[in-house]
Amino acid sequence: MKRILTIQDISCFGKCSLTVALPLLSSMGVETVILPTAVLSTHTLFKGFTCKDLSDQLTPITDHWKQEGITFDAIYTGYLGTEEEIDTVIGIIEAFRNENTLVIVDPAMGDNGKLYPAFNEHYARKNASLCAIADISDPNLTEAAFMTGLPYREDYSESYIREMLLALAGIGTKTPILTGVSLSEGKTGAMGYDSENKTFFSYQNDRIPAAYHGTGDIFSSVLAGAFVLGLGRENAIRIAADFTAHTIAETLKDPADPWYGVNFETAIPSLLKSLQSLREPE
Ligand code: PXL
Repeated sequence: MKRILTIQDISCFGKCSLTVALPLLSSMGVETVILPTAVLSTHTLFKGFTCKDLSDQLTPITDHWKQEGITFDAIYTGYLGTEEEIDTVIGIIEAFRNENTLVIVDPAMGDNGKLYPAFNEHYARKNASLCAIADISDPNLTEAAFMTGLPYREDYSESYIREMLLALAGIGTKTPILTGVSLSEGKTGAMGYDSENKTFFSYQNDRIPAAYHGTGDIFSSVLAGAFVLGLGRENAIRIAADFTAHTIAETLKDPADPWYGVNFETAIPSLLKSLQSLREPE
């Protein structure tokens, strides 16, 4: 069984970060080791959230794993709290990485042209230094713009997306993947760049006209699972984009209850079906 380490916070309520990554990766058949960076009552878009920082636990926990000889096929990082924490996480990646370890970084820090309340531009540049050591990173356009210094645009052409991907590869990520990319009217999905083969790749599905918090974490978790299972980049973005779209569709079935995340739970059977068909093509 493949083993992944995921490093991000626990937002107790709110369907994001570890409460999404753990069930999704486990259901994909990947042993999921967690390193919680903080425990919050809710994610940071709620007013008055509590936060217990666990930064001082990260090194003792990972030192213990080292003593026990624990290894990982992949390390996947999500929302992190502070610049110091990013430095600690870079150290952990360096300590556990070997030539076969896949490092997947979701520099979760903003959306819709704005950083989340806890962050500033300095933090965004620090996140770029984490993306620099990643095999795969999957920022949205907001995060990519803050990391590369390129302007954030809502109206764009494919050439803007290509320019952004080349800039992300310039930072150091081997395979940057931009999420929330619409390449034609009524469509949305992801586009990536493989800097080793110098090739672009993309996947688009129908845009569902609704936006929910936490979908970035859902996309990243499935993407990380697909990569560690060896599905390949084209299949990885496809299964992640299709599943994310399915979770939004599931949520729209329940209009009384939509504002704190998507109903990814009831979509899990479809994820397992897609996974099975990709692993055992007919
Ligand atoms: O979904 C990203 C995320 C994760 N963790 C925390 C957050 C957010 C986004 O707001 O606040 C604590």
